[in-house]
Parts: sequence; structure tokens; C-alpha cells
Amino acid sequence: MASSVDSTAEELSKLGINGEWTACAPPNLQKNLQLLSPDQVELAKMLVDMGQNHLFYHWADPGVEDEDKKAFFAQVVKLDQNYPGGLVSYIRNARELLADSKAGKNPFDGFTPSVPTGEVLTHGDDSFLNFEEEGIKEAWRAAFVLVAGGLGERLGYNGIKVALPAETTTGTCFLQHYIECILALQEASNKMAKDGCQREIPFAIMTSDDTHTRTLQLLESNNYFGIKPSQVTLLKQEKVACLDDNDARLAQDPHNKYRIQTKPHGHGDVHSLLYSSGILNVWHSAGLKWILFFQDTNGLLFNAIPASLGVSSTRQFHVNSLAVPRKAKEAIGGITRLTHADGRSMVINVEYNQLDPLLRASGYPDGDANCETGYSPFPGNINQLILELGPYIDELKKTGGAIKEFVNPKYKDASKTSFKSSTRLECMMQDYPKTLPPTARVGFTVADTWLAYAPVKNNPEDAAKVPKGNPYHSATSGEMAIYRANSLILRKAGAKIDDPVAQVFNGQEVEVWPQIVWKPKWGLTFSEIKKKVRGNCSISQRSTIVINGRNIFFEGLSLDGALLVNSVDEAEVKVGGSVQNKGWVMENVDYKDTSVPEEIRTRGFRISKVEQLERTFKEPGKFSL
Ligand code: UGB
Repeated sequence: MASSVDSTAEELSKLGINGEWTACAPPNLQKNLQLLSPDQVELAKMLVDMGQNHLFYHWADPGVEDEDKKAFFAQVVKLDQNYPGGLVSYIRNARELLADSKAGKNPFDGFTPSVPTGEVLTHGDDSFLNFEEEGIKEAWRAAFVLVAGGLGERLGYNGIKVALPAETTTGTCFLQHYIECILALQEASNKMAKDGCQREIPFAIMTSDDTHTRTLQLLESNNYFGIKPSQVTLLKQEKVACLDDNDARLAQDPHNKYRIQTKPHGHGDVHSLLYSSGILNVWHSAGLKWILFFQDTNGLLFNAIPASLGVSSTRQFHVNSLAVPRKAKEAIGGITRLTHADGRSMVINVEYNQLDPLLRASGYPDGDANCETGYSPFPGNINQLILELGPYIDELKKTGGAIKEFVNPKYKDASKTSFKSSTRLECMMQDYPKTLPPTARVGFTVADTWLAYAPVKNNPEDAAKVPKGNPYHSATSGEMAIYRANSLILRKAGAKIDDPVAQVFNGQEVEVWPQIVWKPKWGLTFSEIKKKVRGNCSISQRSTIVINGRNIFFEGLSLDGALLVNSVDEAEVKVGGSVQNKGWVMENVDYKDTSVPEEIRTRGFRISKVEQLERTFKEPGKFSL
């Protein structure tokens, strides 16, 4: 019987791997070749060819740590399979990008910036209402994609970000809020469809090893927050190999020499994952036309979704980036048209630190400056994209979903020869238009910041250091923004809402408006909300109101305290008269006080439910309160 050494030698020669190659391999790898399967030998050869000998220097003799060696190759297989073109492409791309970075090459060299065309929305005007109506009409043809693979290191929260309460009046977490918005859109859109079909809006969530299990658990332990499990698809992104130097030598895990260190590749992975999963074709065959991408912690986003989808549909945008007015030099990317001398042109997010030098180099001596509106003419990217599905699939067929990457090494010194810590290639979801032809219809929709954008990204300590006037983007400001938006919307609908008071929580001064919260099915669009607020309604600043039902109408309500109304969908409830009680009170909490749950202490206040009026209508029928 042939020994395993003989058979490996045979297999090696079948693979065309000869003594010449093995002679170049590091001695510790040579000693272990007999342990490897032909596929593993192939991978080892690839690593050696790609200058990765160092990965084998410490390998023990055969018989020692053999399981670790197997695990090493299992990881290499995964890294190879999860990158378009495999590890060879990854290492080649990395070398190129690292060389560009060392040379200080500007990725926008040769491009001239100009302001692209888009739609600027004014909440509540006729055009806004028309866009909203069009958006609702189109919503049944949409799929939603949430990118939720990020751990949120800046936020410093121990759980997954989508599990955080968007506001603590009801404790509704971001994921629940998003799902309820999608379901409300689904229902409103089905109602408008003439054929009477009840269609379901698909919802995909990109997770990562850091978030996958906990996202699934959150869904399962909450009955998927009311959406059918069959509507939800979880796609897990994988990490990519870290790089130790400008030659793109793969970094070893500091805790295990048989592992390659890995880090997240960025939210740009969503495109290749959607493509490789085959789900896009399923959606296309089901007649869907739109795909809406969004991020994990923006509690205001859905206030702008119906109108923005209406803009995509009316203006036939292949790509529609949602944006907010941007002050010059604000730390938020600007949506920009870039035109190259060679004729190339694209509409793309240019990060704020790149926009100013680019403008200065292109005949704008003041660089990133405000125009006569008091804002930068380049709208601020909030990274919520609406893509038309057909052209998106056509593009991905060409690219496989690969997105132009970048690298951001932290160099030890000006020689740029070594890094402070390992780096990796990254890609961003919003860079998708970079490969599109100039004929692609790429535009933007600007909504007011108060209406559409209040992400939760920063921990209390960092938020407190944000210079006055700049957004905190903390759990505190994210929650306050929800109350403010709802108050302003009700004001526009005709209610008298008292002005806010300033209060400081966790070192952040914020405006505290009445705590007004409603379920998405109560008020998904402004026209719907206007129908539900009638007569002279007034709400004092210290009030709380929770609207938990579809057909709840306010007629001449005067509220000074806390009011909670719950009703089944078939009940129609009129709420009027005067309600006064001690209400709910916000009490300061210090973020360092670990006796308080993390979700609460990170926002710097806790709601003390002193007194409220709560009414629940469980039966169909007409009622008054
Ligand atoms: N995410 C993933 O799903 N996978 C990853 O590997 C990484 C992230 P951050 P950041 O809102 O104003 C984005 O960390 O750095 C998810 C835009 O790039 O919050 O603040 C993650 O779970 C920037 O242009 O992103 O930057 C989260 O849902 C700007 O628009 C999302 O990706 C900025 O957001 C964003 O992750 C913004």
C-alpha cells in the first residue's frame, strides 16, 4: 500500500507542483506538506507565490498542532471564497491601494466637482404631498435592505445597535420601528393598488459575525415584530484579512499564530452579498422595482421615505441618495458630480475632508463654502439609497457587486513604511455609482435634517465634547430628535405644541419637546396625519402622548400630562377634551452609573411615570375619549 507521503507526492505532481516550488517554500511548510490535501497544497502555493511565506515560519513539526494547521487552511478557504477573485485579487488590490496611499495619490485627481441635480423637499407643501402619494403607490414594488453588520465601536454599546430603544417613552427598539414602518407602507400601498392583491414587502438585513446571532435572537424572541419570517432574509457579511505592511503581507492574529487577523470590510459588502445570494433576481421576478438601503440607528428616516421614493419614481432616478442640507465643512460627505477631463462623470459622495481640497484645486478659491442659502451647495449624504432594481441587477452582472475599495493605514512616521497597527481594504455602500456609465440617472433628494436624520453613533463622553452647534449624534440627541420631529409635524398639522425647554443630559444641551410618539400605522404620511388632527388641539411642553392604534382622531384635545391611547385596528377613537395629570418626568442619570441599564444611562435620563391617563379600546366600533 502506498504511504501518504507517496500519495501526496503523486497528487503534487498531478497538480504540477514540483520540487522547484517546494524548494522556495519555507522549511516549516515543506515539512508539513504531507499533511495537506491537494486543495490545501494549492492554497499554500498561492500564498507562497503571493509573498506570504511568513505565515508558515512558526509552523510546528508534523504531529504537533496539526488541528491548528487544518483550521488555518479552513480560514484561508473562507477568505479566498468570500472575496471576488479570491485572495490573489485581494492581495493585488491591496498592494496597489497601499502604493497609492504611500504616494499620497488623490483618488479624485483630474476630476472637477459640480453640483448635481436633485430634488429639495419642503415638508408639508403640495409637492411634498404629491411625492408622498407617489411613494406610497410605489411601495409595494420595493424591497428594504438594512445594513447592520457594524458593531458601533464609537457608540460603545455592548449590544447590537438595532436593539437599542429609538426612544424610551415606549421603549421601541430601532429594529421594531423599522419593521413597523415597512408593514405600514405595505398596507398603505396595498390599499392604493387597484388589483386588490395583498403583496408583502421583502426585508433583508446584512449582519456580520459581530451581530448575526443577536439580530436573529432579537427577531425570534419578538415574533419578528409582526412581519412574516418569510419576508425577512439575513445575509451575513464576512471579514477580510488584515495587512501588516505596504507589501500586503497578511497579518497574523496576535492571539493565535495559525489564524490570519481579520477586520470588517465595510457596508459596501451589501452589494456583492445581495448579488451572490440570488435574491435580487427573486425580487425582480416578483415584479419589484425599487430597493431601499438604510443604516441601523436613524429613528427619523422613515419620515422621508415615502416622499423620497416618490422622487425616485417621478424623476426616474436609477440611484437616489437621500441627503440633508449641509453646512460647509460639516463632518458629513457631500453629494457631488465629478467630471473627468477624459469624459468620465459620476455623482458620488465625496467625504468632507476630500471635498474642500478638491474644490480648491478646481477653481473654487474658498473651497468648501456656504452659498446664498447659508448652506453648502453640495447636499450632505446620510447614506440611505434608493436604487432602481433592473439597472442595479444589470450593473451587478458586470461587477459581481464589487465596490471600489480604499485603504486607510495609520503610518508610524512620515516615511510611510510601517503601520501603527494592521490595516485592511474597506468599501462603502454609497460608492456603488462609481462604476456606473455617465448615462445612469443618479440624483439626490434633500429633506430637512429635523425630519429625516438623527443617527445614534457617539458615546456620551465623545458627544459631550462635540463643539456647540454641531450635532451630537448620541442616544440622547437621537431620542430628542424624534420628539422634536413629531412635535413639529403635529404643529404643521394644526395643533398648538408648546416650545421646547433646554436641558442638559450627559453633558449635552438638548431641546426637550413634548414626548409625542405614534405607531407608523397611525401616521405614515403627512396627509394621513393631517386627517387625524382636527379642531383646536394643544399639548404642553411637559406632556407625553403615545398613540398606539390606527384610527385615533384628535378633536379639540387639550393635554397637560401623560396620555396613552391603545386601540385595535377596527376601532375608531375620537380623543378630545381636557386631560391633565402629573404626567411623566425625565430624571437625570449619569452615564457612569452602572447600576442603571446601559440603554438608559447612555442617554442621560430616565422617564419616571408619575401619573397618566391610559385608555385601551379592544373591540371594533366607534368610541370617544
Ligand atoms: N455597517 C455594516 O453593515 N458593515 C460594516 O462592515 C460596517 C458598517 P457606521 P459611518 O450616517 O452620516 C456612514 O459605522 O462611518 C453598517 C457613511 O459611510 O455608522 O458613520 C452599520 O451597521 C458616511 O458617508 O458608518 O459612515 C451601519 O448601519 C455617512 O453617511 C452602517 O453600516 C454616515 O454613515 C454605517 O456604519 C452617516
